[in-house]
Amino acid sequence: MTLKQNFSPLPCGSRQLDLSRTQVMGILNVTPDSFSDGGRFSQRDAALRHAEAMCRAGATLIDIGGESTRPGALLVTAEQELERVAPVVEAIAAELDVIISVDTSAPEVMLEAGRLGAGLINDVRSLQREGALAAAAATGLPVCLMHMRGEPTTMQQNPQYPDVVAEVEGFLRERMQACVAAGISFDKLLLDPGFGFAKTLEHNLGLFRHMEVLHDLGRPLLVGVSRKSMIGRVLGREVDGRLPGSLALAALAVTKGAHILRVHDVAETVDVVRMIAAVETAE
Ligand code: 7PM
Repeated sequence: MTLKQNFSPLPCGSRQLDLSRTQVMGILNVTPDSFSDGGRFSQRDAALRHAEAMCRAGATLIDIGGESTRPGALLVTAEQELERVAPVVEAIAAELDVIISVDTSAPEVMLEAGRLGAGLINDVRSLQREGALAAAAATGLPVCLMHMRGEPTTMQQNPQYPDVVAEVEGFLRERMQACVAAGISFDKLLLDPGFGFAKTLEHNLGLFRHMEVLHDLGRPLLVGVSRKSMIGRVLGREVDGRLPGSLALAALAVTKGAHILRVHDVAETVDVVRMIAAVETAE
């Protein structure tokens, strides 16, 4: 069973996430050292304007991150993260009709963001930090679990798996069980293969090719490959030249049944999704 499944709308706080068609999640970095945005949106108003533009371009989710998970990045404290993220969550919740996803591993940030109007917790550490399972459960929000081994600072130091697809599937299965045991219902979980996290180029490409296997886990899939180094490595492009590669992978992810695409270039990706939908709904 590796076909895309149809899921009913997922309650995300005050909004519903339609999972019958592929949704586009726009990336909003509020870190001072975000590699693609150069920290330009670190100020609240600039962040709000960027979020608004992504909504107008068709994003139904905005993923707000205050911790750079770039390979080798420094860890930030929950206080620093909250300082960056909280005002932006608050502003977007007040101004825009969009589901706010908060890209965090910190229990304090999960709780406060939930209180301020976030609709989804996106944790690249899959709630493995002390207190994260309980905090996520307390918010009542859906959670995206992502595959990674180790920490962003060290994860690219010679990652090895006998079978990367089996590794990711096994890891996600274990984290799903931990969530259910902590009182987070199975129906609130989203799953992400974690492209670029503790993986070689070969791991990333093989995992992408066989992504459909992860539908067996029974939950919607989120895919984040936008501007990532796997594209840079294959095409020999710097970050600002990775849009065509990102769109190629977006189109492939849609045909492989991905439910949510996490991207920087929302307008272009929405066109990809709409064009595929036009063909797939034709007589
Ligand atoms: C520097 C390098 C900054 C890499 C940011 C990144 C994902 C994510 C990120 C993903 C989910 C990026 C990454 N990637 N959350 N957060 N899935 N769920 O390229 O693939 O945006 S951070």
